[in-house]
Amino acid sequence: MGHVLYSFRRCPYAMRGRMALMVSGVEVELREVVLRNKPAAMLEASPKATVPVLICDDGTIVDESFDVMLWALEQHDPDQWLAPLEEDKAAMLALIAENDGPFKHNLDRYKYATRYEDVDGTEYRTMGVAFLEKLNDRLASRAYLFGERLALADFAIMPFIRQFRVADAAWFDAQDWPHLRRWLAELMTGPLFSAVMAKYAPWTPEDAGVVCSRAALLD
Ligand SMILES: N[C@@H](CCC(=O)N[C@@H](CS)C(=O)NCC(=O)O)C(=O)O
Repeated sequence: MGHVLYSFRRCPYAMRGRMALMVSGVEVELREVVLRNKPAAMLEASPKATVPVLICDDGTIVDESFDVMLWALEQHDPDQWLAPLEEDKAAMLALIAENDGPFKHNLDRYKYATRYEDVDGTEYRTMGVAFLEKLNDRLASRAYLFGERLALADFAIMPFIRQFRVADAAWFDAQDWPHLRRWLAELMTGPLFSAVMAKYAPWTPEDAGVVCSRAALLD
């Protein structure tokens, strides 16, 4: 059996895992998951029960989306995502950590305020803005977060900025972040994101899953 990826189309973590796998050229069998009815084989491989989960053909289990990205790029990195034109991999990891930590914390409390007790969503929106302004500032003088070429940080962070926007697109689009908006629009309409957002029926153990490879980018 080849590599298997348990994924959920709308999960931002799964999105970034799928993008790195696709760009790397590593072929996976994608199994679309219904979150309230996760396949037993996925839970057996990763009891923490979050997507994405990658089961490599040698049995290695990678169940953190960022590790899925790194695993894929360590196999092949044809677009040089790990070697940005400006700064270095460590600087990208630091910005991604800020996204995955404090920014995501604020994003959840903004977008899903009703799921938390005593949370005023707009307060968390305001706290999230600091990171968005930082990205907008970076993008004022370069096309992408780490220079004139797309790199790991762009794709690791983009699904979360998209999610922040979706919470109130009219508000987001009214902010003075022209560079961030330009970057987000380009990535969201680009071939890679479009390819990994293809819709698949949920996988069942009777199915073979869907083969996902870089070939989808050429369609
Ligand atoms: N730190 C994990 C987080 C993954 C995560 O939280 N995924 C969500 C979906 S977006 C999930 O699977 N939640 C479990 C559930 O909703 O049952 C990663 O980076 O892979």
